[in-house]
Amino acid sequence: MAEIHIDPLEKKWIYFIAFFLLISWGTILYYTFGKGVRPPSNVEVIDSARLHLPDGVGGGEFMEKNLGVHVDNNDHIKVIMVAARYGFYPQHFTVPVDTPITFRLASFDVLHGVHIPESNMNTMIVPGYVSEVHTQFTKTGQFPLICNEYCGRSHAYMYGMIDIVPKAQFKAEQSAHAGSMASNKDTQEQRT
Ligand SMILES: [Cu+2]
Repeated sequence: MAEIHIDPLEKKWIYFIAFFLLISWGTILYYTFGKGVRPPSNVEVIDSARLHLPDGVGGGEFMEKNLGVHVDNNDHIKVIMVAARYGFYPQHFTVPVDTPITFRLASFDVLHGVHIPESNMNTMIVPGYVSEVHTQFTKTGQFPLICNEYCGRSHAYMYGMIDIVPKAQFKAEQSAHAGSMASNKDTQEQRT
């Protein structure tokens, strides 16, 4: 059998391309299965203009008084947020580390994005849709929420803050809060 002649330079390029493909696929596989980075798959159509109304989206899910961190009886955590030019609301909130968290985000106006560094939290917030992200933070500390979709002149100043605290500290703060609000029937905890 005649040997196929491959030019040495051509050979180098074959190896280079093969190496490059392996690195690319390896990176994708590592982040997909190792780090849990994948595109959000929730499709939920809403009327953005009715976000703030009691009879609006999800029976008033995104009304101002419902925004924030909700803990249900099974200790599941849900964070309801609105993105609007130029901020995230609530602007500063606290969640526990190593706990499954569901974020539900909606935009009041234009396209926004949200990214929390050192986590897999990264999604677009498209007007007319609810962006739902399931995540779990593995590091405590204070991190910014950064808008990563250009949304207007003050886009660069659009941010929020998240405090990721140890579970015990979160529980203590929750019960202290519940205690101080016990006389007020309008607490978020009772609403969920
Ligand atoms: Cu922006």
